Amino acid sequence: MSESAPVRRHSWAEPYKIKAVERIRRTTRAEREEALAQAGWNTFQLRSRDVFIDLLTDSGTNAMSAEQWAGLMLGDEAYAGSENFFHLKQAVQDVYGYPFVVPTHQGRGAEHIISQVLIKPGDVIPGNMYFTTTRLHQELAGGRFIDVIVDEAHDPLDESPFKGNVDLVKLRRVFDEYGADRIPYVSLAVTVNMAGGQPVSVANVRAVRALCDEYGIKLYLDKTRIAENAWFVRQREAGYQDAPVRQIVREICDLTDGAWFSGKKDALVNIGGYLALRDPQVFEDARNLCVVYEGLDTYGGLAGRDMEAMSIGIRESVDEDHLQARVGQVEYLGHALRDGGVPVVLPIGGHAVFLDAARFLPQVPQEQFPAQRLAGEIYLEAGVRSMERGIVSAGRNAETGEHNRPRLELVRLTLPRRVYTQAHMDVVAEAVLAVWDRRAAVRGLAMSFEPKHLRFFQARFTPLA
Ligand code: P70
Repeated sequence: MSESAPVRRHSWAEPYKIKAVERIRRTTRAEREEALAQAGWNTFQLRSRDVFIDLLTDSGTNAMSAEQWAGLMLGDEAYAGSENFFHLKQAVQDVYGYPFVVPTHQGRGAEHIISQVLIKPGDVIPGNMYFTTTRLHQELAGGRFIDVIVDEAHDPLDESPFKGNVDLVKLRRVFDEYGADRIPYVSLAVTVNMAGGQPVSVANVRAVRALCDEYGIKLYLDKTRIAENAWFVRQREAGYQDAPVRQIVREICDLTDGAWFSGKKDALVNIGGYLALRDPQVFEDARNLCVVYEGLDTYGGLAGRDMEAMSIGIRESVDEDHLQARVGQVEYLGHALRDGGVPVVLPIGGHAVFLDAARFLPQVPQEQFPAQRLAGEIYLEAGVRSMERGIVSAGRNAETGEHNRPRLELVRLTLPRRVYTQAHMDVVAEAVLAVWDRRAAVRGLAMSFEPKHLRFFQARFTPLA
């Protein structure tokens, strides 16, 4: 043994090695200019072959494990009663504790069904910040979303540890104004995507539950990124330092009446989702609508193999070594940008680094779509694809037709799970820093085409200069 002090390692590494690789292509600046013009300056409209590092989303872009790939071969492709459905149901019961499961092709399929089952025209649904598809399905069912997230969530510089929390004063005010008759449920998300991937504390979920009980109102959970939320709870919430992530996940779920889930995030698959329910009547109604919109209620628009991969991924999602590497990689990129002076949403979120386009491009007014322009510039710089999360994403007010004007005007650099390396993160940071250096010369965009629903996916823009 050496006489010197023992080496204390504080670093960590990804708890996996790479078995298969996929070639990605570098492009020239001229090629990217052509591609972006073709795409109408909308990164959703780019071809993936023209992208070098794809940080558009963490949704369905994850690398599956060897176990998941092996699981695909166990696909029981029966129209009815597939064995894989029962594996999925078992995984949901084991990890989250909900007795009933309705599979859907992805998260929004579940949002559609739960909204149709629970919401009647004229209802209001309070929630901790809107999410695009969630709110749209609530509106299509005749409801109106009311934001009750804490004020800190709207401030990119506020470093509070739980910026996803519900403001209980705001929630009580909505309860008092509309009453249980017009509030079918509270729509609680963990983590909060549009706030920057910010977590909710267990104490807050418990307080929301208590308030719901006081008024006789249900609590439903968007648990799409619950494992990442639980990881933050373990890091930041008093009393949870030694609690296993799995226990925290379960504790949150136990406080709710049901949940919808996009398996394309936490659960490490390329497609899939479901509703998880406790109320037998809500389950009956949901599985009946499932056969109308998704497929028989033992496959819900998925192949048997997809359900198998998702059931394995659910169990992998709560592995703490995985979560440390996953959230750690997001932090690595976030800190590289912050240290370079780039305005980012703090604290760094669970699934993405969010650039504050309002401070990045203060010369571009919000109605000239600064975040949309910034996403385009980052693509031009190095072939890195990101996503606008600002005024374009916020859409128009369903009643007045005016632009919704979110206080956050952000670009999201979203990390697929288990896909990219630290070297990729360095390239991304360099690209953003290069745009930061030439930011003063960047102008805005004009919208040249606007679709009716979820306009950010298909809108087109032209540069103002
Ligand atoms: C993203 C994806 C999906 C999502 C989510 C939360 C908290 C439900 C869903 C829907 C995909 C996306 C969706 C809309 C706009 C841009 C991108 N989020 N709840 O990239 O699930 O996609 O499976 O239908 O984040 O954040 P699904």
